[in-house]
Amino acid sequence: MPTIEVVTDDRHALHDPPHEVNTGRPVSPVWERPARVAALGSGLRGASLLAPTEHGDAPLLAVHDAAMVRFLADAYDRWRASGGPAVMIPDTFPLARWRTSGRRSPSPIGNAGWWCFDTATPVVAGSYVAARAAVDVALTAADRIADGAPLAYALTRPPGHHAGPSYYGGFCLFNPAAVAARRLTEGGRVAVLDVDYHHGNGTQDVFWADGDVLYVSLHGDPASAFPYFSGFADEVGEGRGRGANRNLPLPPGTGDEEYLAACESALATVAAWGAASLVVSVGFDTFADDPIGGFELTTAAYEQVGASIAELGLPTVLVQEGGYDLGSLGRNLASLLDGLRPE
Ligand code: OKP
Ligand code: ZN
Repeated sequence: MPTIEVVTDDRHALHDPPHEVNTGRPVSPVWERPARVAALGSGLRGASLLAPTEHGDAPLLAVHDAAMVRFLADAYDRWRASGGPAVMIPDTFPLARWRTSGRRSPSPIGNAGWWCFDTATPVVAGSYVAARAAVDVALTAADRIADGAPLAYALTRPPGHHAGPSYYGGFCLFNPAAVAARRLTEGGRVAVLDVDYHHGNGTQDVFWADGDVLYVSLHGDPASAFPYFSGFADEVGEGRGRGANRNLPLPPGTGDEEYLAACESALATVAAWGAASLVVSVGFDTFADDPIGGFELTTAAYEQVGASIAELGLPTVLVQEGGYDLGSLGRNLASLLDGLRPE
């Protein structure tokens, strides 16, 4: 039975915003909070934990615009120095027409909306360090795969799949799964399977015109689910990436049977891709009790998903994304891992 290598880092807890704004309402505590990591960790049943190694800027800059990384490095300090309140949440977002002018605001308060696309992604003093640590955690898990391990799990937060080449949002600052996937292309083609409830618009955009990385996602139909503007079935990629993007939007209320059928279809696409390795963006916000997801999955479904992934026989990096019902995260992760490591 393949052992799992788990990588995690306590610096995730430095990202601990007191509130966010969701559908125009202040939400406190935030959904994406430090306690998620301990809740997930309870599903690991004592697997030993590895600390990440530092990978520096290069792999991060292979995914994200250098100006966005520089922005996030000191945006909070600049926001505060300009009189911004304790939580950085932009309130003004540039229209496409303003964006093409390339004109950013000289005001650190006004400019925050240049890089961010929603009000649900609060930034506080420790957010940048936490988000950088999450990238190192995913890269260290990818290193284990590159060194021959069959399975590694990056127990990270904040999540990443909504963060794109030059934007952040959707609780995500940087995109650890995308950084790991791009790094793994050094060893051949890579497939990214995204089973978080939400469409990973950021990962899709990173690999949109990339012929080396397949992105396949199962998610709540953007006709009613965040991120609303991305995740439709007709989004197939462009240029060298044309045909290397597949979205499977599913209706509200989707249960195990419909979900697992769609998952088989997604995995057939992955199998046909001829990948040397697989990155899975793992979310448990598909669970019936999740407070923000719209599906009705049971704990047993994750074991089936794990077993189907295992059948691909690919070296696999799991990168944690969402899942907000603290009481079920541990057992749902344990179920997924049971499927991945049959006894
Ligand atoms: C992050 B991940 C609905 C607002 C939803 C953001 C959700 C981010 C989910 N009006 N806000 O994919 O789990
Ligand atoms: Zn999600």
